[in-house]
Amino acid sequence: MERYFPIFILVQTLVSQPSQCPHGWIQRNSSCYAFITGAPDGSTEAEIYCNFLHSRLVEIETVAENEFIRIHLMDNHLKGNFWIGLSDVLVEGEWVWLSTQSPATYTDWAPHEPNNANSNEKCGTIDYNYHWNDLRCSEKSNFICEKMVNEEVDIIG
Ligand code: MMA
Ligand code: CA
Repeated sequence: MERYFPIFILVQTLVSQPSQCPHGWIQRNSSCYAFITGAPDGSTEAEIYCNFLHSRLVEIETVAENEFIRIHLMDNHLKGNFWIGLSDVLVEGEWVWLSTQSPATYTDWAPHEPNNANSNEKCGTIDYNYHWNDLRCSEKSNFICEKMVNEEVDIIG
């Protein structure tokens, strides 16, 4: 083993990039993600919490990004609802990402969702089945924050 050690170090240096995200965040491409289970809260508070961390509720634009998040939740046995940055509070049935107000083109709704139960579900989650569900915005849930790598400046306003 010993005589291969320099090669091992070389290969490891070539294949591994140090994470560009702060401690506790998980990097994928140019984004950092935080999976927050210690402070379940309503969707608005969750968004503010992400803002405190110089980030925002996660916005999922592609199947690859969605799979990354699903796999992370499953691998780490993270259960329950997780707020994402998706809402139809302005126009019922028009689901937009919070930071841009752009319509969600890619979606991963669970079967029969979004159902706007009790005409009162205007915030998006990833639910315990790891697909999306609309939920009452005041429900206490876990949440996922996202920021760009090296994004430490103010993103509000
Ligand atoms: C059910 C289903 C969902 C709804 C929640 C509200 C458990 O799932 O009707 O669509 O959002 O209840 O708790
Ligand atoms: Ca629902």
